[in-house]
Amino acid sequence: MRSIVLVACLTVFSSAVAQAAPVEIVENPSAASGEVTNISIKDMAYGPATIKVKAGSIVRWKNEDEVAHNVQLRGGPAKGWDKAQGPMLNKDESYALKFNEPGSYKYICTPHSIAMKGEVTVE
Ligand SMILES: [Cu+2]
Repeated sequence: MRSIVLVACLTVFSSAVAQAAPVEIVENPSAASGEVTNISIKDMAYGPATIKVKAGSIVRWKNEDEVAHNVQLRGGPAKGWDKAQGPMLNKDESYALKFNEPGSYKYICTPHSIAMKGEVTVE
């Protein structure tokens, strides 16, 4: 039963992949519509640091710290993506990504990688 579901998912999934990249930058994060999950960046941490979303949905980060932070995807379906390292965000700036491909997207803040880690699981 499980393998039947898996095959069905893969079939749907491979037809979607033909058009869409695994992950893409949302051009106007503050105006993003559709299914959006918000993550705050505060006190040197992503909140929540771990989330689960459906394929095709948008995740939006907003920096609420005085210190600049970013989002840099590492590994998973984003491996090798040339835009994996997001721009530094000043206070009140946002950044949003649309996750098209299921998988585990681990990320860090580039300058604070030891303290700041997160993960987006796309189902
Ligand atoms: Cu940071």
